[in-house]
Amino acid sequence: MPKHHYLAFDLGASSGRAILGTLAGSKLQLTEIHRFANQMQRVNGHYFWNIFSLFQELKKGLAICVKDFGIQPESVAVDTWGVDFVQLDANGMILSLPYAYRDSRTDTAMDELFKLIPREELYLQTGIQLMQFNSLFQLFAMVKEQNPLLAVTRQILFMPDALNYLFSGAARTEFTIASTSQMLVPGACKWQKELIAKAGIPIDLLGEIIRPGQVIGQLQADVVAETGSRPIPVVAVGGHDTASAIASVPADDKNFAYISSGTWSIFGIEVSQPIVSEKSMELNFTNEGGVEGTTRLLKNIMGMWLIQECRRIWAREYEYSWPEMVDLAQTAEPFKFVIDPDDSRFLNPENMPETIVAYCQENGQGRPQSHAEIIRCIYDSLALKYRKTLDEIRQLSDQQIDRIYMIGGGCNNDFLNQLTADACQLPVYAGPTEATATGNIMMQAKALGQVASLTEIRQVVRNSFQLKEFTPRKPDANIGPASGR
Ligand code: ADP
Ligand code: LRH
Repeated sequence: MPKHHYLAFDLGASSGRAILGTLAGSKLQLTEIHRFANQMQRVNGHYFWNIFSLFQELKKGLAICVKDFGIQPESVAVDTWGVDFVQLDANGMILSLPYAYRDSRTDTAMDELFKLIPREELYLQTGIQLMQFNSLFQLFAMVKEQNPLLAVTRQILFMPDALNYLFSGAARTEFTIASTSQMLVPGACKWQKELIAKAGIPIDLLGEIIRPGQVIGQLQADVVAETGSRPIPVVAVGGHDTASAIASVPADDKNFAYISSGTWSIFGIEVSQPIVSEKSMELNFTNEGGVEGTTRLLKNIMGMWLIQECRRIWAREYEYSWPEMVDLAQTAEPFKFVIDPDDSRFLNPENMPETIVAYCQENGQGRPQSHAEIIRCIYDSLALKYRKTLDEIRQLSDQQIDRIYMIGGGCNNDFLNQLTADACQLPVYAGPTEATATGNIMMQAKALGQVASLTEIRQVVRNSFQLKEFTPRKPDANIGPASGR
């Protein structure tokens, strides 16, 4: 049986990886080629991504694949986290490092923009969860501060588009990543031009939008020379990591919800049309573009960022592994401390554990005394938030939900998987861990003609990965108060 090889470049906020997908018939095998840490860089009090070192790591991934593994992939594709972008000048040069979305320069941008465009109008015209770091607010903040680079910017490229550009030399804007910017007509490959103009953002900075599944170009000659690869196609997949992740949900029907569990917990369902209403606005749900004409109705929940930041702070004394943190949580009393994970103070605090302790104290719960109590607090609070979000999804859609797929790095956490099953009173199926890379690879396979549809993609995923099932236990004191918070 012929084998087809595709290389996925998947960049999350906490790590990046080059994952090789080998497709033989309807079976996919993943091989991790290269993994590296990713972290925002603080410079002069502001946060940036070092796109050039990320590009370097991705090229290294390709070189390792070709030279060390001896495998020439048929194509490559990039996906990344959402909303951040680079600015290109008239010569096509990247003007500066892109700001990272947790940077504080957008702290007041939403309220400022609501003075020009009422909150309701802004939501109803875009159908996107209002979050201060959405690209629209980032660009508006640049307009407000009269950012000098804006005057010489000729094009905006979102992170995956920018990396695809560095690989291929072709500057294209892919639909799924554009859809999370808060600048598109819901469900359409169309910029919301009037709204963008009202925010003072020059519309000609935003390029024409292409659908996932198209070839953008071939690897540039310098990349070919540096990596030893042949000049293979660079493919536009679901450039937004969650779009790629959801493409690989191993479902064979529509009756499911998903939680893509990584730096963020992305909880939602797949719908055929955006749901943009007074209710979805009140509940602040997003309608992001998916692959193959789908829409992802979902909520961004603060997710493992809370744990990552505790680990980073505690690493000054001791660097926990993830399983150690999960083990520790289980030694603490359940539901003694609960936070709202999405409280804005948790977006980018200097010291996450101290911020969590202060929250608990302010809310009359006392002070968590140990690392175990803080970690337990995070997992309990996420599980409760998941239950609340499920209730909200049910208010927005009558689509039947009879199970939850937990995908991404966080799905390795059996403890939280069980808490989620208990809190939501639904079976949870965990896997695949590298869901985003899987979706990326399978869209490359579709672009190159090896699979024909999303249904087929999901068949391959079901055929290729062992899922772990978590059955909900009967409601009792273990799963916290009866109503969500
Ligand atoms: P992203 O791509 O958004 O940066 P990932 O999908 O790689 O994130 O998920 C990383 C997160 O998954 C970690 O922050 C950690 O909380 C969780 N995780 C990974 N492996 C494990 C494990 N073995 N046990 C518990 N949690 C884990
Ligand atoms: C998750 C994610 C999420 C949001 C956030 C900024 O990695 O893409 O969907 O867009 O990053």
